Parts: sequence; structure tokens; C-alpha cells
Amino acid sequence: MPASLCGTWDIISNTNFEGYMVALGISPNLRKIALKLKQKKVIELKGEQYIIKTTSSFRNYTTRFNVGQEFEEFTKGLDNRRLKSLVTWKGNKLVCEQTGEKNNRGWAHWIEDDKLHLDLYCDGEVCSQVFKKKGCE
Ligand code: ECB
Repeated sequence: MPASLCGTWDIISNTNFEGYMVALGISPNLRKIALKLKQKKVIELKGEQYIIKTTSSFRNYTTRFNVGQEFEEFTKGLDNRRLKSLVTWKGNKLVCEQTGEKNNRGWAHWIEDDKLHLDLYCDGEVCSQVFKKKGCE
């Protein structure tokens, strides 16, 4: 049973977010704004459904899914694409494969040293984010 991802998390590092956004085709102006944001994650599990909220002072993004059940994702306010997404556990990682216009797109979440990790990938670019649990130093 993997460590729980649930909770409220504050970002402490965001490596190659620029490269990931370039791969998604985000405009230079929007990238400049997005790079300065302090992202937060709120992860909840209600029954069988995961709810992952990414929040910031500029835009928020929420996704809801059940592990093992493909769903249609619309990346509203991000790159505004329609994807077919499937989340599964691969060992201790919660892995999402996002099928659509972009190749090799998805993300993986896991816990390491009490930190929440997230790799976001698209077309060979990987953005690695680390979050610390809110209220714990
Ligand atoms: C929502 C906060 C960031 C807002 C950035 C605004 C504009 C930039 C446009 C596109 C950048 C691409 C992605 C933004 C990075 C993180 C948002 C959520 C990424 C994601 O797929 O998270 C997963 C895994 O936690 C759950 O949706």
C-alpha cells in the first residue's frame, strides 16, 4: 500500500517547467506568468474517486478520476486540449497516461522523504516538481 498522497501541499521546487510548457506550445507571455506562480496541490480521495486540485493566484485546475478507468480530460486554462487519460498505480507511483495530440504525455506522483513528487512529461521534456506538506517544516 503506497504512502497516501492526500493532503495540502506547497511547491518547493519546479525544475524545467519552462521546457514542459514549450513542449505543450504555451505562448512566451503565458509562460512568463506561469513560471512565477507558487503552485499548490490539494489531493483528496472521496470513496473511489481522486480529486487533484492545482491552485495558484492566477489559475486553478482540477481533475477527478478513478484509478483504472479511462476518462476524458480537458486541460482548461492550461493548453486547452482534449485528452484520453488513464491513471494506474505502477509500484509506489500514481501514473497518468494522457493520450491525444502530444506524444509521450502524462504525469507521475509519488511520496519520497515525506515530500510529494510530481513529474510532468510531454514529448521528451520532463518537469519535476516537489511539494512539502502544508504546516510541516
Ligand atoms: C494551475 C496552476 C498553473 C497555471 C499555469 C497557467 C498557464 C500555463 C499553461 C499551461 C502549463 C501547463 C501545466 C501547468 C502545470 C501544472 C498544472 C497541473 C498539471 C497537472 O496535470 O497536474 C496533475 C497532477 O497533479 C493533476 O491535474
